[in-house]
Amino acid sequence: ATANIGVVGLAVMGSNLARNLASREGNTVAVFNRTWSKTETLITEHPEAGFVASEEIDDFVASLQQPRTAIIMVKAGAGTDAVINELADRFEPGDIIVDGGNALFTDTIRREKALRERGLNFVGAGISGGEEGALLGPSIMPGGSAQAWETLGPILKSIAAVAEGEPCVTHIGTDGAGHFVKMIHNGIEYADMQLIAEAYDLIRRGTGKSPAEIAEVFAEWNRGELESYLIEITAEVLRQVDAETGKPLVDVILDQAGAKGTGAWTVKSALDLGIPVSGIAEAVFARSLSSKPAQRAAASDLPGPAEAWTVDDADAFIEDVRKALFASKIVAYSQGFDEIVAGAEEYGWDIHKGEVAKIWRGGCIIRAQFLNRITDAYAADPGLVALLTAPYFRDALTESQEAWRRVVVAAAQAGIPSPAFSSSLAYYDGLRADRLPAALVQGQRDFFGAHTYQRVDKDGIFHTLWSGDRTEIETDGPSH
Ligand code: NBP
Repeated sequence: ATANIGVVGLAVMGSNLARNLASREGNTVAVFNRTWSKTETLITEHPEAGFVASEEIDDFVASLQQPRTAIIMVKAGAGTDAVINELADRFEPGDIIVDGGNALFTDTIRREKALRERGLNFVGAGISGGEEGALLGPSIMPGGSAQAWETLGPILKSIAAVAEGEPCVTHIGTDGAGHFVKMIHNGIEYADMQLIAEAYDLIRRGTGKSPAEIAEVFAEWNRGELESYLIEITAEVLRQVDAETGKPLVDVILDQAGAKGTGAWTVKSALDLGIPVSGIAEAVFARSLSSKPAQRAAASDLPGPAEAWTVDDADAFIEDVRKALFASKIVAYSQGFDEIVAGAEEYGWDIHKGEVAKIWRGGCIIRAQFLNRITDAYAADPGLVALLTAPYFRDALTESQEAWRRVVVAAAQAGIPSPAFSSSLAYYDGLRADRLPAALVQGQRDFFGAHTYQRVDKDGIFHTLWSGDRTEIETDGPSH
């Protein structure tokens, strides 16, 4: 046994992660893939990595020093279960199996429990940053036991991205906590991308600027409080010219957005937990809507606004859109962290929100300056009930909200869809409202289903005898 770490699954992510591991001092990396040709390609192309390659899984397991530690990077789902079982049958108590794929956190909870019962450590680790991140330094969100983290921590710290001198990895919590937080990361990523897309669309249609000109707007924004990887790459995409047609690339890309499902997971889980992640949900739905060509064609002759829309002062409008984007982004993160809090409570995880924001500052897709403000907010008040009410965000929203309203009004009047901007604003207004029409909903529920209600002026649970003389009675029945 010569290797201190192994990687199973040598498609793009696994190969890059294996190379990243091999490039760090002190690591000898064993590699294995179901199909040998992929392993062969990797070791031939990267002799410098000094990989210990095996054609058979038995040899791979034998090449690992104890406690054996192997990271699985295979397609999430059945492939992951297959590989886990093959390793588990050969591993011994104390050994560590890490799933670095995009597993659903409930699968991770199930797998961890099953392997724990066999004396094995199972760590579901969310890894963000795509191919480049895997090679140069991703943001890593490991769950699993504290015992496994002791062995694994130093290895993961050595390959993670570094932000402001700190590695972008921390032990998130037990069993599925890491994959849960990775899921939320992806949900926020969906919202962030949709908000940027809406900003681009409004600026383009409101001011008539070309994609290349709008690229300059984003490049400028990237020097301010919106500074982030997604804003940076948006400018790059908008600048790109299609070699074949000479048109902006964005104009020749089919406008139907794909999805691999992690955004939908975030929303499904939020629905189960009762957390309103409306900005994230709108972002997921916006992709679904875009990918319905038959419905879009059928609806394409439905009427829009009678009057054409023009913006009088382009610079002022662009600044309004910037503020609307920042405010909506604060809402998306606030909602995402609400879901983390609710998930931690439901599944019994001790998740440090400030640490989560810290490890997202580098390596991952939503990396941004802004995340420091989230860390600061939770450091100042660990019991913060809503991120958007922390002083920095409160000030930003105060500063932005009028512009945000102007943008949402303009979009509605112009007939330009801005689901994430407008739902985020509705969320903001919903949270800050003195009174919500939920009171009427409670009245309706009591009317048709005797679901009862509570009163603002005294304790107790009440029901109005709607089909009788409509007097109110106090009940000991269920509230809500
Ligand atoms: P894929 O998700 O395309 O998976 C391909 C790998 O899975 C190959 O090594 C393949 O082996 C192996 N595999 C499959 Br499929 N079924 C198997 C089975 N039954 N038994 C053993 N091996 C099996 O690879 P990827 O794009 O590198 O992603 C790996 C993981 O990382 C995924 O869970 C993905 O969601 C996650 N992830 C990807 C990214 C990204 O940017 N791509 C980012 C973050 C996380 P073979 O060669 O024998 O077919």
